[in-house]
Amino acid sequence: DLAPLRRALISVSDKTGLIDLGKALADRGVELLSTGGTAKALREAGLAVKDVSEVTNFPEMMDGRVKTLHPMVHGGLLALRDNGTHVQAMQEHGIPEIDLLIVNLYPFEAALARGAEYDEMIENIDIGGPAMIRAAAKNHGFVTTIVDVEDYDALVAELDANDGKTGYKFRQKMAQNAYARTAAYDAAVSNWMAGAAEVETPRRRAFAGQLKQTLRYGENPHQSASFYVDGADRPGVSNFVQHQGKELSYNNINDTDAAFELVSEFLPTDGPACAIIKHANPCGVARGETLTEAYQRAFDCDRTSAFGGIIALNQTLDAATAEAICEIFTEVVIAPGADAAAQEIFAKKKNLRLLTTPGLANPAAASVAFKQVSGGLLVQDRDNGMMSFDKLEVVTKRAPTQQELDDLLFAWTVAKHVKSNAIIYAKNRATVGIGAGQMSRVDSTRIAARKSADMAEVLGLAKPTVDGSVVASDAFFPFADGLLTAAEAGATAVIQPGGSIRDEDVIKAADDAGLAMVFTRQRHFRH
Ligand code: 93A
Repeated sequence: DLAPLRRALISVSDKTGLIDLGKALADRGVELLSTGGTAKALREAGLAVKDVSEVTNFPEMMDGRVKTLHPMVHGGLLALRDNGTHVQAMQEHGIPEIDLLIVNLYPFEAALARGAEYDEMIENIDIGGPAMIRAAAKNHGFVTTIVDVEDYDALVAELDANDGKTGYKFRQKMAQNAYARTAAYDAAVSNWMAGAAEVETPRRRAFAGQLKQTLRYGENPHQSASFYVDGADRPGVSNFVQHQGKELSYNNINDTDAAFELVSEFLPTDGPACAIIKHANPCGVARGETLTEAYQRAFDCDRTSAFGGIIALNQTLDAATAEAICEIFTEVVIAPGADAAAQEIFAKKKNLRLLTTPGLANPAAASVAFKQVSGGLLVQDRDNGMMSFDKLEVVTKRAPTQQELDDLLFAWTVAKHVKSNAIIYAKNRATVGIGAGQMSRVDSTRIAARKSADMAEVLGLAKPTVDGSVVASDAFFPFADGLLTAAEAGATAVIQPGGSIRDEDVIKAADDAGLAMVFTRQRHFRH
């Protein structure tokens, strides 16, 4: 059993909560030891503080690069209190025991977020802080390490519950958190440097995350799960406000991410858009004159699958759209805002989760995407490939009409967000049939057409909605069969990357069937 805490070293860049904590410690008889800025702040609040430079007998030097890097500090953090030689060494050199370390690091991540210059980034790399954190955490048998402002209250509560001491479990938990913090810090430094120094294929990569939420379970109830975020401040599933409804599940977060990333492709300045997601694939995507119309048209693509789906909107949710959404059961609605009237309507649906974000995601933004495989990670650039009319290559005798072109680009944008093999039929800026995740492209083509026929029946239409539509394929048609299946179903124009060794056959088949076809020369596999 340890003695009550006697000495704390506090060295913090973020001074939030510092004074309250300093007072709480002083009140409990803990001597405070601090670095320059921290000592100054504590002193100004009327607290007694000893300067680290007084202990080290060295001034802080080299613009603060060397302040705590000294045996008088590290000896006091690392000495095993129950080891005779360690204790003797402390006595011999007059090293003060440090029982508690409170450090938060130079704000490297904040400098990164505001796009600071290279030299400023370098100066924001903390050396002494992580060294002390790692030393104190190693010695958690005796020393308590606090690296997060949010743990200050827990520390004081721990001291009060244990007569001014900390329990081993507490120190161990804080040590685990401390090593995750230094790892995340160095990950941020290394990833910044990979970009700044244009290191191609870095030999080592570090990833780190911060717990946002523990989840009830994972994809299935027998899997435990939690949600970690990388701290980047961007609109999306890592950064939203939940207004109502139960806690999000693992699958909800995954699907909401898919929905929001897809709807973010559609600029609000080009009008409202809606995406409905089930099992990470869209079952309906549409634009409309109004948001309600966009929702209704997305819903009409596949009303059966939309039940219990996740809805993403590219504009502030309004009352009329909220009313329309309330007609069936929906798990989550995410939008860059929801007006008061819409929120009031949703309030009656207790189970519906409403999330609002500070804007839309940027589909063109570059970032790194990774996927876990057994024993490692696959790392790639995020698929931020964007398509525009000027990049399309007409390969058939007939060029698409303006209307077809518009729908082709719409269908292509949706295809980017559908699991391969992806086939999307679209008409008037709405999907009318989606075939996802099949091992054969022909099967995706057939499934999408069949779903469209099923919906025509539900909607009481004379012809399947796919009749007179356009079709997008996320990768090239390796044979003419898939393309001909789409033509038979009623598609009149095709968008696909091209690049098959049989492109000539496929183009000829398209010409024979009177189709217009464009190549994008860009593929959108998604697995
Ligand atoms: O430049 S450092 O890497 N060199 C050090 O020896 C050192 N010791 C603590 N930065 C160092 N620190 C950091 O100073 C702490 O991690 C903390 O973020 C900051 C607190 O400085 P001040 O008390 O002067 O505001």
